[in-house]
Amino acid sequence: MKLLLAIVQDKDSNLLSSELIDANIRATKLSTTGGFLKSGNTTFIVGIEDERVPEALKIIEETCQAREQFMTPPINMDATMDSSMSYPIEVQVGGATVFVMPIEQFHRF
Ligand code: 2BA
Repeated sequence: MKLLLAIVQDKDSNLLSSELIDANIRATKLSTTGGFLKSGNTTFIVGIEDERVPEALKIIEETCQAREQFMTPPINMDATMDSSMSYPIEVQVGGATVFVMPIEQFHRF
């Protein structure tokens, strides 16, 4: 058995939930925050049998899109309190960041 941790954009989370339910793949959704953009994203926790991991990864890959997002870096102030202008930079986010981990034991009581 494996544990998938899939970090996806909020915009893709409802569709991904539906696709996982349709495929009879159980998941838990967590509201999370990206460390870089400091904006919300969604993390899916999926416990799944080894042989179904490729199926789950395919659903995640096909459902989650990469998008361009702009972020404004914080204004830099030096010791003289002079500030330098900061301009928005464009970053590509997603489709999905997925970790696949072994599970030692799985219980449903
Ligand atoms: P954020 O940390 O908010 O990052 C959003 C996007 O900003 C990233 O997209 C990446 O394109 C860019 N980015 C992140 N850190 C950067 C840096 N130091 N310099 C320049 N650009 C940077 P993704 O790579 O698709 O990541 C989407 C979200 O997945 C991340 O949101 C974070 O919540 C999570 N994530 C990505 N890699 C991770 C990792 N190794 N460990 C834990 N979470 C991760």
